[in-house]
Amino acid sequence: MTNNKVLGHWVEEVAALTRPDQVRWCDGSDGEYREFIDLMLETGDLRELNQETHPNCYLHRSDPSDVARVEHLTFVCTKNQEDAGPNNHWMEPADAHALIDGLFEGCMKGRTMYVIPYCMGPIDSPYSRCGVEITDSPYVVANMKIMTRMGKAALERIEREGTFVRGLHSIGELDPERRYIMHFPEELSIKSYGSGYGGNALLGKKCHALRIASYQARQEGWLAEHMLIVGVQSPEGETHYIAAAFPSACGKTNLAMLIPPESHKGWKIWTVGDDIAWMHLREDGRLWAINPEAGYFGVVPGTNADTNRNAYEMITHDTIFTNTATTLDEQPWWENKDDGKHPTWDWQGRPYNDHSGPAAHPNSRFTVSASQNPSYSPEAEAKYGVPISAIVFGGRRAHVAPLVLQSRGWAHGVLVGAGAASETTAAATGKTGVVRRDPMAMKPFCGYNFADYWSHWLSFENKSDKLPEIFHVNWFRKNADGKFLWPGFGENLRVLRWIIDRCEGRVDARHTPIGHIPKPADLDVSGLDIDDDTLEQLLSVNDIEWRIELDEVAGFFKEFGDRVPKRLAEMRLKIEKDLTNRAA
Ligand code: GTP
Ligand code: SPV
Ligand code: MN
Repeated sequence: MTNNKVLGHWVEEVAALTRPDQVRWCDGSDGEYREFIDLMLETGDLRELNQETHPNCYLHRSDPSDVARVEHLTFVCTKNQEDAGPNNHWMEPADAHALIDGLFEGCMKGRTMYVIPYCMGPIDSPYSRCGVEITDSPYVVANMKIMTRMGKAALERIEREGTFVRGLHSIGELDPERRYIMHFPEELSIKSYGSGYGGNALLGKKCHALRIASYQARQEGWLAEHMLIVGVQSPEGETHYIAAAFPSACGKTNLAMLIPPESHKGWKIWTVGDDIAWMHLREDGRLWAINPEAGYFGVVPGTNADTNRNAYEMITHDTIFTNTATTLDEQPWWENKDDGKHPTWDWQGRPYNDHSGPAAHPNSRFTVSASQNPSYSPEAEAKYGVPISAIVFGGRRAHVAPLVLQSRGWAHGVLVGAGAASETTAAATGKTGVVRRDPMAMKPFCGYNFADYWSHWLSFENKSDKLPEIFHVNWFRKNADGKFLWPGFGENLRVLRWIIDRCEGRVDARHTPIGHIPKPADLDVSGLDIDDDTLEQLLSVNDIEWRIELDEVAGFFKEFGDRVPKRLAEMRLKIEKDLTNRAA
């Protein structure tokens, strides 16, 4: 219950539409979480995993047709279609409400309606924003408890401030034909029907903290981004914070909790966030970032003691697994877990055999509190966040993109981000491995026209001379045999070191038309099994490939017409000319 009239009225209105058997206001307590877990164990929504090896770990098997974000069913409903831009599916707001309200009508009969007040960001931070999600899924409530600051304190803040983002969610019939994720940025509201999975259903995450927040951030002069935030501490005790945007399933969680390799004694990594950053320019001229989330909804496959020991260990207790396989003794199992065990049941609970594809779903996930991460930074609770030294864009590119490059200043960095592309992954439904433009890793998440978004990014240039340096990385370049050229994971620290050295003006670079690239001797590869030729391949810029790349960027920009900032178009053209002249 609440003393906020607007909230109280909205909850009544939703109950009248959806007609639940009961309405339950969630207080976010541990006792309440336990109660929901027990309820789901009873209904079969959760299965208990081996409590000796994995205390308080549970497995949720989602509907097999509901295993990832559904970009083709995700809409941004602004009054003018142009404001949503070609990067979003659009529907006229009144039509969208009518369509989805028709689905919501009576959908909670026989169910309990849960009211979840939550806060994105530290509860006392001026940069944090609150929301209320109404849902009929106890699984969503349990996940929101881990992923956000949920319950009493959030409700108090809402009552104090009087503002909140409204999110209405129902799993409906889990019918892909009756599934929509609708955003109304002008109304600060979200309506999601027919999916119980991840970003479709945990509305604080992509729907609020990215699509709605990016829209608000533009109006208010800040940035809401699909970025991890990591602190890199040198043996001398100097810490730099880096914010990095890679598309879904392209390495944010892994980089955010990287373990320095044996060769890097004395280095320490601090995780502030693994998926979303809200960044504000402060009076000191620096860009400061907070992580609006309180937990991780991370990709399970590939997580093992070598690739990501921090994650591997933190998910041995108090974790909700979604769509992993299981062993005979009910331990969670996934591809490349490398624990010597074998799956007995696949992610759908069917007997597993080697011919039935991966045992765990490629987009199977863990939900875990950030406080369980051994490298969790105390600064993640800081009111104003952490000051960012470098912004890193990235993607999964078998070819073309070098291991790392630095832009020539902020505006060129915006072009590097705007032109970025990556191979699609299992984090969204649809074909995987297809190269597509994914500007700033925000293709699925920008709540307004990309052209306006790039203008907004450019607008920071004149506001400060202490903005972060901007880089681009690619851990996924492959050789002719299809093998990764770079070892990745912990060894990525070597690239972060070069990035920091560049920020501090401590190292020179090779200047190319597309940006500054490390001189091979400046990238520390000591102890790695990398010969000169491989390093040369990793750092190579092929002029012909890049002319094609820039041509594709031009084609992409064209979709946005005159709204594309002239500055970006001109810079792109200049680089293309420089590449051509270099060849001549
Ligand atoms: P979302 O949660 O979907 O936003 O994904 P993310 O960007 O956090 O990706 P995550 O760190 O979970 O990594 C996704 C997949 O890429 C996992 O299977 C990882 O094992 C793999 N991966 C991460 N970092 C590297 C790397 O440096 N090299 C290679 N080869 N694979 C990596
Ligand atoms: C992503 O796809 O980028 C995720 C997972 O972080 S989800 O919450 O499903 O969007
Ligand atoms: Mn993500």
